[in-house]
Amino acid sequence: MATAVALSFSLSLKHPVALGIRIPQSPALCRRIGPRISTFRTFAVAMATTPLQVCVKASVTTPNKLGDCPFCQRVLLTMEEKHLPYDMKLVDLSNKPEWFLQISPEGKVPVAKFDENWVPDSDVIAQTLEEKYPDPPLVTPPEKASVGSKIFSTFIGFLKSKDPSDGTEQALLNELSSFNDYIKENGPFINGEKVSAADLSLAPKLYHLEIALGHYKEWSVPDTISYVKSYMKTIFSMESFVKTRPIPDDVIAGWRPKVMG
Ligand SMILES: N[C@@H](CCC(=O)N[C@@H](CS)C(=O)NCC(=O)O)C(=O)O
Repeated sequence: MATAVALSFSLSLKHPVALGIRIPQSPALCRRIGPRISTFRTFAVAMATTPLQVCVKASVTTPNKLGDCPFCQRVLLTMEEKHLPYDMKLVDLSNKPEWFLQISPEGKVPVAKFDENWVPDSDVIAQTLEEKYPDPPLVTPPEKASVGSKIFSTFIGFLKSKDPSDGTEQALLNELSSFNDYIKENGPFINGEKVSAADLSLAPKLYHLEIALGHYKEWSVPDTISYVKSYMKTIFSMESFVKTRPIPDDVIAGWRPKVMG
């Protein structure tokens, strides 16, 4: 009979991480803990994890505050949802320090450290987090992974547009409407009942959309696109989102060059 032996180490942890470790049978161990133990057993070990290091954009409006990079928020959301401890290094992107350029030669955030290597790009970081810390799983099935993925580029097109009749607003409305239909059928999240990686990528972009279009164009998602509105409301109020979101002033400041340019 398979018996799971749970060893609970009570360390002084802020964020214990449960790891399932499989070990081969040891006759001595079997004799000590009992005859009912089978060939392999899972030891659920709550153990300390050193905080992950992640470089993110610093606020341009408020000292020592997280800035407005949606790719950084995506990575932080993934760490939060996986209950991983992390240390944020805030980087002033308008005056990139030398130590940052050493670890991120392209000068982009986010970058996260895994096994002594600094890894750039939120796609790669999110994938690495999933592989290294599979529990809880946040995988979005491949056939759903690109749902809503054109919303961000159409939002930027509309935000930058100076000609109200150039079709950029309609292009955004089309993308939002098709996402609305998808969520109505398959929601409340992209992969159904539970939040997954695709939501954690899309939600920070929708947050930027809401703030930037509200500010620069006095525009908001129409009430008729109601499933998207509730999707946004739900994700924006998640504890992980509230903890990792930038302040609206930073989002507004971040988009200003694109709007003015
Ligand atoms: N594809 C990258 C995009 C990262 C990116 O564009 N980050 C911006 C901030 S939101 C950046 O670091 N910009 C600095 C620069 O280009 O100088 C990802 O997903 O991580």
